[in-house]
Amino acid sequence: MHSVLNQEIFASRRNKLLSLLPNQSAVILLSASEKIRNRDNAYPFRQNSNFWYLSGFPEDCAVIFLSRRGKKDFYMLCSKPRNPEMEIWTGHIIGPSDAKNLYAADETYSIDDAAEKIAAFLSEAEIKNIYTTFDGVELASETQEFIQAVKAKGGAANSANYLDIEPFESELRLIKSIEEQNLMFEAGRISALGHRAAMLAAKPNAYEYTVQAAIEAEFRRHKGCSPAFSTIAAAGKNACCLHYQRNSSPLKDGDLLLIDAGAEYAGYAGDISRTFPINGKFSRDQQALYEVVLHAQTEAIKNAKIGKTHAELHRETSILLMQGLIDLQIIEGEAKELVESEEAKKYYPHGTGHWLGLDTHDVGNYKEPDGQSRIYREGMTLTVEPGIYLQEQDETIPERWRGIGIRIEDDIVITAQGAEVLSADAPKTISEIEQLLAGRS
Ligand SMILES: [Mn+2]
Repeated sequence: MHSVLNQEIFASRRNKLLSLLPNQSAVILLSASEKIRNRDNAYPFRQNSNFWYLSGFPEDCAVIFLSRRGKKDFYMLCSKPRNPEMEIWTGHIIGPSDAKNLYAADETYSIDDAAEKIAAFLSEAEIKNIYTTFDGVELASETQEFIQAVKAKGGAANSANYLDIEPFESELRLIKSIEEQNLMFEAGRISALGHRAAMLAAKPNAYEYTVQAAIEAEFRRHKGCSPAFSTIAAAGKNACCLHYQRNSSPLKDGDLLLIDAGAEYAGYAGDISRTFPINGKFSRDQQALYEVVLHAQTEAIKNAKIGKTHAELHRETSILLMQGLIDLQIIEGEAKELVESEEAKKYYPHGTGHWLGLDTHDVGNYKEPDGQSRIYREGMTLTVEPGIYLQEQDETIPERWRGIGIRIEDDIVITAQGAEVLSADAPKTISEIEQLLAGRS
């Protein structure tokens, strides 16, 4: 994860966050920690999104501390000290001295001195509220350990209230600035290139993992991107399992392949799903069902406008999907009733979309403060991903439809002019898909 945003942007985020908090407040946030996979082998490091949003600082073993001195913002960044011997193994460590200029901190210290320096500030400024990371009602475990160390130094840390930063920071993260939207367009563009590569790699007798390899290689080829989440390549009935990740089945002539994958660029996730015929041509039934999902998806994108609520978009989309199933005589009933009775969930068990940003399932409350469903506002970014899943063992539907799963997912930003699609380069209509597949070697 590298930052392509300048330090003024991070400073203005810190300023906005502090302005939401009462006087005599402070914020303490820990970086992500290195996670061991097995023995001496760690997973690739991914910075904590809340920490990243406020600092752009890329290392583990770091703490940020925000507060105010009088009316002036104060930012302390504590990180690993330089260690030339260790750096032979781990690579360059930024160190507190360089971090001060590079990350526009007022004060920087070694992580070893963090508890002492923070404890001193808390007492001197008579801090009453400390906003930090919770896991449910308790402090998150590593945070708890660090807070204990601060308390052990004595002073205000022992009398302060500890509160969850999440509601405040997630409100800020929910609305994306133009700079963030540009990064998300790039994540969408690279994700779409990956889906094109996946379509070209999917052929009868190849495997789901062949396609996974192609899409992830394409991500890597563009600015070194990694998958934002575990790639789903689900052929035939595997597509009816929503979080299928085995990706080990052969691709059969006549089946559809569902791919749900996205690239992470500069920390921002793309999240695209496409479903297409392995042999290059939709059968008549596949085409009919695909058109139902596509119609619901394009309508949802059209209707995802400022003022619309998240719940209403889902309701309308669910009704369109059920009407499509009724029209194809796959199910019987009345579309609205199926949605209201939640019977629709049997065929459409997930939501129509989720917030998208630094996290694939990004932060942000799905409800307004009054408890109503969230109203879309300019700068919100989300996925639009209706799907239909007809389970293989479902004896209530005609046999020829069983074992088909179709999902179509794009990423959008809500603008004053309506939804703008971030992932438009991935072929989506039947003719676009069949045309690309016809060009396979
Ligand atoms: Mn998604």
